Amino acid sequence: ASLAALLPATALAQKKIVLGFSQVGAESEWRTANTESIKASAKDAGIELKFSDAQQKQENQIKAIRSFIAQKVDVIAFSPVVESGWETVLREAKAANIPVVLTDRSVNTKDDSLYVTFMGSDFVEEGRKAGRWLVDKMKDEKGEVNIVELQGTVGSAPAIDRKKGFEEIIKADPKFKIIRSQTGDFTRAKGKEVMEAFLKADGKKINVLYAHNDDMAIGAIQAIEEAGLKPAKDITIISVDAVKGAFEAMIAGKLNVSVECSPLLGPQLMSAVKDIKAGKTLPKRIVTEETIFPMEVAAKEFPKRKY
Ligand code: GYE
Repeated sequence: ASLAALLPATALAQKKIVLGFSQVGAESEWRTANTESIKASAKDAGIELKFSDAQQKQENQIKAIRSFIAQKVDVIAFSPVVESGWETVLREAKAANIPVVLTDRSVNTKDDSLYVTFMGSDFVEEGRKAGRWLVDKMKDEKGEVNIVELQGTVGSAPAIDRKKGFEEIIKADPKFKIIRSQTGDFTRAKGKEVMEAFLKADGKKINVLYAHNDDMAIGAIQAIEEAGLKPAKDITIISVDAVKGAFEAMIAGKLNVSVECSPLLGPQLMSAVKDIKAGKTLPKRIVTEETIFPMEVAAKEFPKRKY
């Protein structure tokens, strides 16, 4: 007889792998797609998911991780809202012998024994892609190119790295100037609010907007239109993620380009969880492959988009 037939149903149910996942929040279209991917793939993989939303607060993530430790889950995964301040709680997980997987965003700890693997995008490279696109687009421009930047959440890996990669490329030519740079916290509402302030201060001087995600760009597009300017024409707009909302904006002629950042990390995470439980060794870093979508290809690509 099979093992299943011999065991009472409760014993079998206990065999399910339990994964505790602490999510950043629900700040953007990207994040919503990421949450859906994780929930759906846990279900498909037969993994019991304990999901917790931190509403973009590190203290809530730390609380959630401690509660996963207390519940003795098999694996903990989380997307750290900011890079620093995780050592203590990660040591607690290690002491409890619970493996930790980082998804999407990384931590800046020196001790990489505190997590098994980090899976997600190369945010510096995304920033470089945005920069290279701009340098190419403005190659014949003789005058100054005044750029305003909407940064992501302060202290988060994507905000730090997307800024770094972009600056690394544009600094090769002094005509590129970042005249204002402020956080819009990765949300539409904040993106709009900060862009309004930029426009009030600098108005027609602004040639380019670089937004660290699509949601902030979409909020800013509203502000630009309300100021009587034409997005993607009067102001060139570059953003990151390539979510559906960005494709709609590109098709409408209001966004010039979006650098791809895939939120569909669920299937990869579930297979990592299974591998860990099976005692397999995982690479320390699993990088997502990505491209860039200028508005010219948006209509053709849109039907293929999964998020
Ligand atoms: O770009 C942004 C989200 O960490 C890659 O977080 C993620 C970023 C994404 O809020 O839209």
